[in-house]
Amino acid sequence: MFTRRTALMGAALVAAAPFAIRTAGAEEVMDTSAAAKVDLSSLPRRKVKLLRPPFVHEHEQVASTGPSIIEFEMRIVEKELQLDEGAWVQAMTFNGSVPGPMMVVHEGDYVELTLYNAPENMMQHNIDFHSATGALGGGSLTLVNPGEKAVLRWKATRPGTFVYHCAPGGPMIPWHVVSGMSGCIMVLPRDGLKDHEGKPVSYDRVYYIGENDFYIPRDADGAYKRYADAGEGYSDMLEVMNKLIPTHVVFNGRVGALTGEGALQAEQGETVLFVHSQANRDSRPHLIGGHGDLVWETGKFNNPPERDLETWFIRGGSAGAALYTFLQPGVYAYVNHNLIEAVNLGATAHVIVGGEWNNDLMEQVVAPVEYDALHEGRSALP
Ligand SMILES: [Cu+2]
Repeated sequence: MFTRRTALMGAALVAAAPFAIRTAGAEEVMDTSAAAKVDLSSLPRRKVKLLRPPFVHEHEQVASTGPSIIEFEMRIVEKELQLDEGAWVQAMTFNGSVPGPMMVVHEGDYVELTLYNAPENMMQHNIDFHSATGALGGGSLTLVNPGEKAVLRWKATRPGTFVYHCAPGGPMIPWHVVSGMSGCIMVLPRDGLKDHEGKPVSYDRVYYIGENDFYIPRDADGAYKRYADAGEGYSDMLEVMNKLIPTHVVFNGRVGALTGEGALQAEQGETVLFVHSQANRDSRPHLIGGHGDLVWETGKFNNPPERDLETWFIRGGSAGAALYTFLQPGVYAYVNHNLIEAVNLGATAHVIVGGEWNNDLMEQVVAPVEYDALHEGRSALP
């Protein structure tokens, strides 16, 4: 019987679909079938449906039960996405969104992910969880061809926010990542988050901001090129990628995804946790007009948070978390404070905060008005 798998592995198709067929190297596929079995049958199981970022599925901040097996499902979807006016990418996605959905579990829980590679896809994919231990973060045990699924279970032993991404081997790794294949998981301490003094803190809302850099090729006239599928655009994109100058740096998959209709919402007095991931490149989140009250810049909750930050640093390949209580109403811009990336390349979000203006914190004492240049303002200069 000529199965889909043998078809995909068949030499005849190699030329037609080189990306689906590439045989992973020995280090990329592991056989762990002989390992001793573990018996987790006594653990409770819970199924969680993932949400589209910036939203995060409902979860407890302080775990009310002991360790559990948390079941997630993700479907890999290859599809064209519009990054901006006149700019498209043949994206590779976890669950159809860039970034992929954020998962939340508690330390000591087991993450059990069923990963589906949809049959209409062209390529092999997998998932490397930075929060997991061994087998390339699970990448070696989840390499799935189109039409295949794999189930991976791993124990969340380290609390923090962590990136996950596709890593199917060799040059496919950066290409899949800059085509959108990354997301984030938050492993909360069982007793919740703690401030710098070890006192419990909680959040009223959590938003997941996934930042992605894209490298879209241009034609001779400078217009962005559009391709029939990812494979067709690969060599052109590789040329742009290797120069390390992104054409787009965006939050949640496109310019303007988190502004206008997509703006984040909060109320004065609410505490918001912003989780920010970047799987490939450094970033420097900054909330204009606000701060990071408590910031786990590296995202790892066993380290005390930093306080009162103006800007924090997200190393490429990591996710960080910042907690802020909004004190004033208004529109806050949440940006990558490389302002070229924020304004010209797309990395800007808005947070719309409702409430009453506090003149003690800030007051417009005189609204802009013309002044008498002959008599006023002379004392300003030394
Ligand atoms: Cu992939």
